[in-house]
Amino acid sequence: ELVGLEPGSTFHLEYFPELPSTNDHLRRLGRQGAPEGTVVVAEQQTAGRGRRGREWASPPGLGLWLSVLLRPPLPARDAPLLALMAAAAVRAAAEQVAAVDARVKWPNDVMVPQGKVCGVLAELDAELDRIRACILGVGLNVNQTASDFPPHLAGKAASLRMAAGRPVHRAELLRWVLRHLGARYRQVLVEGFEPLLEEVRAFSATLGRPVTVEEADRTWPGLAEDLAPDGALLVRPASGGAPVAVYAADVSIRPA
Ligand code: BT5
Repeated sequence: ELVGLEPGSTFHLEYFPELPSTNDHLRRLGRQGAPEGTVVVAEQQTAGRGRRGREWASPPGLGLWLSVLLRPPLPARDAPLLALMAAAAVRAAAEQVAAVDARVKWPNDVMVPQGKVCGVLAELDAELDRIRACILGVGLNVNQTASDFPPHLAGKAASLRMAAGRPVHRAELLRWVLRHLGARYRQVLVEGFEPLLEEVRAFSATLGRPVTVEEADRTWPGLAEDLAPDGALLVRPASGGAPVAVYAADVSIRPA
């Protein structure tokens, strides 16, 4: 069901019934010289990963678990912007295929009202700050019902089906995720990241909201005000003072 991009597509798909992690597999292919546009899709992952070694639930039949290899002529510090690019592409595909109003939650999630529907894991092979390969891993919950999620994700994880009120065709969704990703990637290479940042601002779950910022060494409340040109989240601390640029952190949205 999952294979079959249209002819002329710039993506080359490799489909696997099962992998530990599509990111790990594609990173190996990348080291062996696989070209930009190589996509690895797995029907299920046995060791799907989030950031910082966290687990990503990847059961068979219900989601899209995929990784895309890019070789952008960009510095390694642009990696967070590439993760936002993938989240923006997923948001657009969700709207297009399932008429779901999804939002991008900084730094790497896509949300629907019921919870987190997608997470992006951007990993780099870089040399002297030049990206040699960027592996964009996308985990997108498609046809789960609430009871399909493990208990610890209850109330946190959601699927497009839960948001749309009907099942969603995974192959069609995959096509649109890749189309929207390709379009944004071409735009980034020609025009830079500003149009993408405008899109993410327009469809953000985070901006204008009270948030809790969890950094490695401290946790603090503030107001998410804007995205910086480098992809940082600008948060005005509740304790006062100028907005702070937040880079590597978890951000939770607090009820207003
Ligand atoms: C992410 O990490 O959100 C990035 C997830 C990337 C998964 C894709 S699947 C294809 C590719 N291959 C991989 O091995 N990974 C990528 P993070 O922001 O750290 O969020 C992880 C947290 O999300 C977990 O600790 C859980 O709380 C929650 N979670 C786990 N599985 C989930 C799911 N299926 N849906 C929603 N939330 C989930």
